Amino acid sequence: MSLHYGDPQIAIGIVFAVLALLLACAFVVIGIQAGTEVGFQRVHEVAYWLRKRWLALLLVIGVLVVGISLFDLPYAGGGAASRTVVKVTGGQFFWSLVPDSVPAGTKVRFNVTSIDVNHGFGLYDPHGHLIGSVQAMPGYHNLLDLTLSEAGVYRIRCLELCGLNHSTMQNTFTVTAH
Ligand SMILES: [Cu+2]
Repeated sequence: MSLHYGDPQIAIGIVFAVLALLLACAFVVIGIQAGTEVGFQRVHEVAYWLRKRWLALLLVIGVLVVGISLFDLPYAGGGAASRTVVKVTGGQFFWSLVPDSVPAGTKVRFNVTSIDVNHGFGLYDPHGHLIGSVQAMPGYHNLLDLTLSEAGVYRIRCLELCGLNHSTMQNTFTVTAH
């Protein structure tokens, strides 16, 4: 695997490097101050000052992260009328998809079930990245909503150990260019 510009791995690496540097700085500051006496009243004041702001910061981060990510969750949240339903059936050891092809840009609702045991429906984009996953369970129909904007051959793999030939349980789903 090679890293390239814009790869999320690089962003994660930079964030961790910055956090590690900040932590190292904190240890240095603590080390320098180790010998000096600080009164309890002063420690108490500073700690409470920090604690209120820390809480406020966590609240802001929490609201932002939930607010931004909630709307991108791929699990079905209404709007069935505007979606193309793909019926997905898992079984030992195959995936059946009807239809098995849609035009690029289609809003798809995968309606996933199983005829025997639990399977894991995992959908990989043409670059091999996992873009959605939902359990395939006998007697249940689980829904996965995705907009497939990129043309190419998508791959389905079983993500739940379901028997001897689990590893061979694959199929493809084609997104055609306009
Ligand atoms: Cu399986």
